[in-house]
Amino acid sequence: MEYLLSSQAANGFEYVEKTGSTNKDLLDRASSHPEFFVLVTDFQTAGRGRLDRSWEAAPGSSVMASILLRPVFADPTGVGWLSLMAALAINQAVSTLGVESAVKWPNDVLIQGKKVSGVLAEASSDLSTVVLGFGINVHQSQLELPVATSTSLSIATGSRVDRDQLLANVIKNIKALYARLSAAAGDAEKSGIRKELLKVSATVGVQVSVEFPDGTKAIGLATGIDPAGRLVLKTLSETLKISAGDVRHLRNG
Ligand code: BT5
Repeated sequence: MEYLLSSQAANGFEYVEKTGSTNKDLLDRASSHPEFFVLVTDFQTAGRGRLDRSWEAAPGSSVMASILLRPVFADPTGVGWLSLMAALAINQAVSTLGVESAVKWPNDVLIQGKKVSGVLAEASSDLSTVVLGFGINVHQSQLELPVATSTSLSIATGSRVDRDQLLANVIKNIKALYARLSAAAGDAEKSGIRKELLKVSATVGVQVSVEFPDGTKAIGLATGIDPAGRLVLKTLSETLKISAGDVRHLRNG
């Protein structure tokens, strides 16, 4: 696959036909690459999701890529925004295709409630490097998708989307949002990114069930995303600020 536009948008670029996980590869090789180096593949044999889950896509069906960042933010909450920022960038790229999409906290892009894209941010052990990985379903039919709650751009648009153009747009959008976040020293509020995210949030204003990494659950109304990127959940008894968890949308509040 040719990625001419994407390679022009990145600062260093590599395409491999097949690999285990682009996130793993880029984390392993981070020290030899510049910021905004992009690794993309047509097929992953061990694609990673969050919490040891997997990302599955048939060869050539989607965009699976990782971008290398070296954030230096005075505001410690800035790094926590990178995954939301990438989801926002993907959401913007999907919008340019004329499809209405929304960001589900913390890392998904949805079209009509179905997942078209997921983001996985991983950091090196010394936290100097962050790899932003994302999968975007492009050519799959409903039968080719791994779960019924997922969709692809081909299903949503009814036409063939150019993966190179799409990836180039995502890279450009991430660069622009990251420049704004960096200029605001990592402060998502000052950069305007929090406000932009709230406008396209599929989660805020919705009754949700949240499962925490330890398996416990909470149900309530998602009322906002705070300046630290946490989901604000109003339950019957308290208001929680959630930094990690899996959200299920129940109904509009
Ligand atoms: C994610 O995790 O959504 C993050 C996915 C990140 C994948 C990219 S691909 C390039 C880079 N290299 C990697 O190794 N990973 C990144 P999470 O929120 O945990 O969602 C995972 C869940 O989404 C799975 O358990 C499935 O239920 C579902 N899923 C798997 N493949 C999917 C797909 N193609 N489309 C929609 N949903 C999928």
